[in-house]
Amino acid sequence: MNPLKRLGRRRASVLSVLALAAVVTPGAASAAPDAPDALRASTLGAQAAQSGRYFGTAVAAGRLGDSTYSGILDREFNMITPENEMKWDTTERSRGSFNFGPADQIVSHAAAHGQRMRGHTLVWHSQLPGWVSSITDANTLRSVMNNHITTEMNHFKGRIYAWDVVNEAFADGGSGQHRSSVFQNVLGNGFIEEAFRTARNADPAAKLCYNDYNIENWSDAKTQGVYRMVRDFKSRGVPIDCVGFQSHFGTGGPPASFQTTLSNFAALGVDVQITELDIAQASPTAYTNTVRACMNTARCTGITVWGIRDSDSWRSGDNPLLFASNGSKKPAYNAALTALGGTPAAAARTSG
Ligand code: 9MR
Repeated sequence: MNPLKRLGRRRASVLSVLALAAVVTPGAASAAPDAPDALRASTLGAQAAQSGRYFGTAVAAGRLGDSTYSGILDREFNMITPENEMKWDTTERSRGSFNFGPADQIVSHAAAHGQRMRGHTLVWHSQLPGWVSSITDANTLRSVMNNHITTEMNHFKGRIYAWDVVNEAFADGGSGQHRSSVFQNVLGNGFIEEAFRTARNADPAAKLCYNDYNIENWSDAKTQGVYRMVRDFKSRGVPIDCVGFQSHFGTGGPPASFQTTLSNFAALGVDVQITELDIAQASPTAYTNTVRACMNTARCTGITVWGIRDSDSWRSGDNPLLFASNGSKKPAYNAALTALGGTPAAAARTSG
């Protein structure tokens, strides 16, 4: 069920109870539900929407036929990121020959269930076909990259809320510089800017994000490198609208500075999003801290977890997600819902 519709009915019924109480039993307002209760929804997506945010998940097209999986997806989530289906090795396995079938399946599902989409990802050194990584001529690679961006964005035009235009372009460790990749090595530092300019031309209505991991701790060289790039882009008018913090965390959850990092990036004039959240062992406290960091940042527009059940996760051995492999809600689910402003108690009252 669409969580927004569900919420709409609940709000309507709360309001009508309040109205009835006012007309029929004046002075008996204390018997009516508390007003703030009307703002408490019973699902992640509906509760995030109360503050203008979304709550999303990565989806694998091959799992949509699993009714436990799609049941949770459509009840809880109002944003979808294809886990692999929009990556280069699926969409353009050989030069100029595009395959959008698996991604189209996910986009159709989202459209049918009132969910929005994040597009992931256009330019990435990984899951890149060999024919791209073996290009050595700059003019060839530039035209191949721009054609890939333009063709993929055109195909999905109007159906993608935000694109991860460039993914994971910065190096791990202390350099704060771009990582080595065919794009970096053949096109030089300017490839990221070129990708964003091409993306803006292809679909001016989509938000354009830079997405990376290990950029959550403010003092890390990698975080600082990405921050300097975004500051430079904003100062020179290079089109960038958002930064995605993947947030693949260990057992301790986010670093203490995570909220500082989010708000410092937001202060540059971009939206920030948590784009691939999972936390080893899914401690409720670690999920609470992560969700709170977003809720406390006005321009943190939403949170996406990287999969639905533990068994769906790329790191399933860590049990890092909000739903157990049998589909039941884990303690981390209640923690996340509560941190969004909902209550598990409200969930019990509305879903029986
Ligand atoms: O979850 C994805 C997994 O199914 C793929 O095998 C893997 C291949 O690299 O990519 C995983 O998703 C990655 C995402 O696209 C980018 N950030 C890191 C994610 C986890 O590896």
